[in-house]
Amino acid sequence: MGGFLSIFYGLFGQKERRILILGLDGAGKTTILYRLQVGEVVTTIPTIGFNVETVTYKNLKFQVWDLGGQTSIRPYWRCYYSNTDAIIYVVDSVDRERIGISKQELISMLDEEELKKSILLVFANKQDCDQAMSPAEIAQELGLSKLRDRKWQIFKTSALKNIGLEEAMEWLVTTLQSS
Ligand code: G3D
Ligand code: MG
Repeated sequence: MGGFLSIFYGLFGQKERRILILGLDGAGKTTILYRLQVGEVVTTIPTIGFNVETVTYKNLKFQVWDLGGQTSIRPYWRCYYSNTDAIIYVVDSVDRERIGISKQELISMLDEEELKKSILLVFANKQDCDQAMSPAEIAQELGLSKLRDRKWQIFKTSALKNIGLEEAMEWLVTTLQSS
């Protein structure tokens, strides 16, 4: 375990790399952030009142916050978008009830001008649960096949059991290196 630092090694050039980890509350984002074990997680609460968790290691920066809920704070998220290389979109594969909301939130994010060039990784998380929707089902529910001009990939993950994260990060690094 803990091969993540070596996976990211290829990204440590001059350029800053910024990765957002987004999704509805309870999807598993914070758990994933801690799983990466690339540095200390720092939680800040901007004055407008949403939690942003950040991990920085060398010139690699991960930022996490919850989507859904208050639409009034949405404009403030923009402060965190600029130069985002990749979005890791985390879905609770068990949460059939909110998959539609998750889709809407994803589509709204992808509409943002500043995120037009970001690559997209979707994590079909909580795959250790019996009731989990398959990645194919989730791809369908999110309408991923309809995405245009976007490099994307979906992964089966269990943040709890540390399954699939390494493979996904390898894809991320390879894709960033070639972009
Ligand atoms: P969030 O940061 O997206 O809001 P969290 O989500 O990382 O806080 O996770 C929410 C809950 O889901 C946590 O449980 C966490 O342990 C659990 N969880 C995260 N990933 C997985 C997974 O892959 N499988 C399973 N079964 N559970 C997962 P608690 O009980 O602490 O609320
Ligand atoms: Mg969290």
